[in-house]
Amino acid sequence: MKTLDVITSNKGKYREYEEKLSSTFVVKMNNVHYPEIQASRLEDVVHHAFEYLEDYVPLMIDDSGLFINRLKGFPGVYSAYVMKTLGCEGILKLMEGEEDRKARFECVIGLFDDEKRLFKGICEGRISTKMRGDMGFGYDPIFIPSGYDFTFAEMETDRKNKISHRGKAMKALLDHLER
Ligand code: ITT
Repeated sequence: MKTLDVITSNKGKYREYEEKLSSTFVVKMNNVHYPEIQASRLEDVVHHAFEYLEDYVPLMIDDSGLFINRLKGFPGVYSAYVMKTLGCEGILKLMEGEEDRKARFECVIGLFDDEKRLFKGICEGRISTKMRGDMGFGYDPIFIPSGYDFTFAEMETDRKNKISHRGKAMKALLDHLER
């Protein structure tokens, strides 16, 4: 079975990769640091990161973000910094009293093998009014995917993977590799 490194420092992300891909690959977590440029698109962050990772090929990297309509897409590409500073509580505070709670998660997976390719997944949903659930990671306790009444943090990993931004991007990656 082929081994693919997932370059990430985020164990929550890695769990999701393992759940979905481990029947096709040996998925290994590698938390080697790479510079993340402050670009306005996730795709640009991933393309830039490739330049620093040649020694670890074949690999995948993942850049993701939460985009909130009422906040004009914030925290978006700043999601990691905002998680460390404001956290879920800070986002709920910014959204206090807001009726338009629409939001989406985006995930861009960069595959660096004999070629470099990007796969994108989007999951629409809304911001809850309070934190709920203790599964998942990051913004999961405040994100309710469209068509559901519970947050990502109230879902098991396999269930989240079936509908999430990352699950969709991984599906596109698998479809590509099986072609
Ligand atoms: P790496 O860059 O090392 O992979 P990171 O945690 O910095 O890890 P990102 O920049 O892609 O990853 O993520 C931006 C933030 O969004 C970060 O705080 C994540 O925890 C959060 N996040 C990403 N995907 C998420 C998901 O599926 N559910 C909840 N939060 C998520």
